[in-house]
Amino acid sequence: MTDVPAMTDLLRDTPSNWGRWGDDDEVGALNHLTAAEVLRGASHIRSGTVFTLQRLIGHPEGDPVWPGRTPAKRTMILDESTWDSDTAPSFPGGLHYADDKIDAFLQGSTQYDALGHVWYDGKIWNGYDARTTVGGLGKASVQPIAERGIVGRGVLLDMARFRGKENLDKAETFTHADLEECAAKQGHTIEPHDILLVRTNFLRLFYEQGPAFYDDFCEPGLTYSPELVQWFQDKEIPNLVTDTIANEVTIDPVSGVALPLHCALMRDLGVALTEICDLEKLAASCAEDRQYSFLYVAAPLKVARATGSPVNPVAIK
Ligand code: UVW
Repeated sequence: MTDVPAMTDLLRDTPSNWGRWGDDDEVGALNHLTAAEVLRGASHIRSGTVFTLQRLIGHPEGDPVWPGRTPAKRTMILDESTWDSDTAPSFPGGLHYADDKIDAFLQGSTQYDALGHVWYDGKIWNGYDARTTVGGLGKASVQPIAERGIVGRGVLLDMARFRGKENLDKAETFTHADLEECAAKQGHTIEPHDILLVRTNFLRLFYEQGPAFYDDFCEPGLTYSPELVQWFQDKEIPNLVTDTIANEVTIDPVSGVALPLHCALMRDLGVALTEICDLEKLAASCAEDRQYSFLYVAAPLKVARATGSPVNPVAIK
């Protein structure tokens, strides 16, 4: 087996946006999403059709999560059985109500990653010391991303349909050139500042296979190359949104490094990553009317010092 290089060596010559938006920046490439980009996105609304892109939390067949995380657990605290008991609280007039709580990884469903979620070489996004993550992210948490919101032109890149498959296979890779080709076949181009929504339909296998889905776990996705990172930089892509758990092929097949694009795109360029989306209804609609661009809107939850946040992004065509 060949030696796996350190992330520092693999990414030595790739570009960086540290300092580009100031020494105190915490939202990175989302700075590209100006008011003009909101209007550009809105100009792609044609019919007013709304698509919500979050996966259900509490699916009867379970919820897909990164290995080592557990799916969200919802617990009923108050329901009609509680009110029937002797210890039930009582309110004048006979009010009853239901309450529940959720115990969840903030990265355990459709989610925005905070820019400080991953790092190497002791530094997170913008050069902040990685020790700022201890006890909660003191810098580049999800909160600043949630405070600004994410609105712009979204484009769907339906890689599964482009490759003539129901879903991409385990460890199947594609590049920025494939994304460009996919867009061309769909009848459009990828423009600067576009929010990229990439469909693999890989999580179909999670619901079909159950626990066997995690055997030799390696998701399909974009694969690292210096050219790909430069392409994201040149196009000034603010946000990569996918329907996989981790947005990129799990293990880079060339170097053997795990999740190098998390580091090259998010830690170095400040590109926001959005994972575990459900793009199926949107993709079916795009295939039917050939309109692959839309207004994309997402508002992650404002959780102080958090590494990520659940979100229900919306595409409006
Ligand atoms: C990791 O980076 C490990 O997880 P995620 O795919 O949630 O970003």
